[in-house]
Amino acid sequence: MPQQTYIMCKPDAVRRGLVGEIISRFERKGLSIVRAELRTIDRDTASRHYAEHEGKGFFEDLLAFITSGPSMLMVIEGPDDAGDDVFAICRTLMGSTNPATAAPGTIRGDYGTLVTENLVHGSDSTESSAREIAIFFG
Ligand code: IDP
Ligand code: MG
Repeated sequence: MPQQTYIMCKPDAVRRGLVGEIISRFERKGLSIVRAELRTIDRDTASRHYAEHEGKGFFEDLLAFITSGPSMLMVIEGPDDAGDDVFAICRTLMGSTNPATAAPGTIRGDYGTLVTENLVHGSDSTESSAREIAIFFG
């Protein structure tokens, strides 16, 4: 069975009308969308999702932003043979966390400027993808 990963177009991407553009990039790369839902995340769910960042200076800003409007929540699969590489494949397409230094050609590098409003989330491991898919689609 292909490895699944949790990908989310954040509220800035929805507000700016970039969901189609972002999804196209994952599709053209050879990945498949297997679940999708437009949903405004509540504060409790956002806190669980970002639990690893609790206590950091940007945590409150991150929660306020991520709950500020609808996000496009998705489960994406790689091809069978890609296995755990699906996380690197997606995160390479996304670009590094801060759009200020994300490479051109990546989603964050092409469309972002601010580290909070960086358009897209992607799981970084099998453990985080299982946890995140359970939080949002469990
Ligand atoms: P990632 O989204 O690339 O995996 P993480 O380090 O897991 O990056 O951080 C989660 C989210 O928290 C980032 O996507 C970004 O929106 C926000 N964030 C991370 N570091 C900072 C920071 O130093 N200042 C403000 N926001 C940050
Ligand atoms: Mg992360």
